[in-house]
Amino acid sequence: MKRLSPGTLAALPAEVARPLYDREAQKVGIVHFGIGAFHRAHQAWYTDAAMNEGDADWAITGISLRSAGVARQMNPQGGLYTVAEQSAEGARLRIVGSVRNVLVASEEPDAVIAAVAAPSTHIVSLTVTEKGYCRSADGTLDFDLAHSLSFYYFVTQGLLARAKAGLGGVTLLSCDNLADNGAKLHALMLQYLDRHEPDLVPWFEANCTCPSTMIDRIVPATTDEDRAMVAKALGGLSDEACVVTEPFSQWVIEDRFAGPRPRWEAVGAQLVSEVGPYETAKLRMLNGAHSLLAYCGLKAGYEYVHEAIADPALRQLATSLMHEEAAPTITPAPGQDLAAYAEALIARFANPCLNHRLIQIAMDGSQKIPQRWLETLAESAAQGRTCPAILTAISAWIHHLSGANGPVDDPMAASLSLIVRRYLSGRDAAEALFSAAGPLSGYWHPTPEDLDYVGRHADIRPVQTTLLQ
Ligand code: CS2
Repeated sequence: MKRLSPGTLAALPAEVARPLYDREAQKVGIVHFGIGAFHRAHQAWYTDAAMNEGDADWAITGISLRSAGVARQMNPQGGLYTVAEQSAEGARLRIVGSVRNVLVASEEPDAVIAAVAAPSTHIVSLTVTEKGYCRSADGTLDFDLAHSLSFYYFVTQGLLARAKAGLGGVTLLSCDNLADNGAKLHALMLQYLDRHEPDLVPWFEANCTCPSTMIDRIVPATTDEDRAMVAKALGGLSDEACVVTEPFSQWVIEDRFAGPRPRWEAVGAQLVSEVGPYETAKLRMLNGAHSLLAYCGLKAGYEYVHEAIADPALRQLATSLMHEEAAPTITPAPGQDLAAYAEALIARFANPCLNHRLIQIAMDGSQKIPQRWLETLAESAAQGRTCPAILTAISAWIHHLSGANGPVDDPMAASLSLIVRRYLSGRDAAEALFSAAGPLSGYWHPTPEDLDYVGRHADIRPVQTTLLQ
């Protein structure tokens, strides 16, 4: 089967949208770490749209830190790939042309550093997931994790080369689901620089910025069925790098750039002075409800988000989490309607055409739960409210940690599983997980009533040990 590539673009069916600009003529303006499905359906898609509108020189060099898989998918296609937006109304396809190439950092470290250091590069963006920031339990940089194959190393070496060459700085743009992602990235970068390149700190502070962003689009992992559907719609061309997503997308960006940037606001992004209320609402409502549906849905025997949200009891829990527990902890920005947001989220979760696996969302719970649930719990407690939906979700997470849904995929799996195995009651496991010495200490202090509630709903099965090895 022929592959999608610059040479086969002309053979595509007329209804498939494609880049309107001269791809070869564009300089690389963005280096992006973590070029997975999410980036391809979100920031690269916005950047492609901005270039369709006439913006120039914002081609993207994608970096994969370890895996060569994405490079094998994208480089033979000259960086081209399809974004398929799926809903009950059908699929809408667009070929995105903003990605120039993909570098695998473990194979070509010097090329990655050179890309960051190139004069045309103005933005270094990141979707490395929550765990990619290499934070220890207290939120500071874990220097053992932030070793020579982390983005910290490549960004630092690239910035060092820029400073030596007398070039300007860059904007470091975190597009991950962390509260205050820009401020966090800034603080962690400084810790890394302080240890490894202290002389660069004043240059970094004077020449680089780390704006915060709120990024939103549901992008399930691409499956073989998705690739077959796309190949059919492309008139028989195969696309190994395609992504399937929902029609909705949102990107709110703090307008604090160190240098030039694409005119993303011309293609739907919101450039604002304060991202906080959007980011908090997204993390606590969308992601909070997502994680609830993941653990409670798996416990109830479901595989996909659209199945879980169709269950009246789970839908009620997700609705309560958003309306009654998370929303009251958020001070909305002018014009931000949290009730309408929650309703829209329920409809997005119910999209029957997106096969979004609950187990994909259940991954890395230890990295996600603090900003999704624990901040809501802590703020609600301070305001004198309890959060039964989130407590139910915590009990389902403990059930998940017991191995009930298969091996636990989480950077802290070993210590979490050990705790759950050691305590045979859900109440005691919860107490240990959130205690001062526990792996999730410091965010929320459960009351005895909270622990009783979790204990009543938790269901730990002590015979799971083989799954946990
Ligand atoms: C999900 C997110 O996998 C997960 O943890 O909750 O990836 C979610 O789909 C996105 O943040 C939506 O913008």
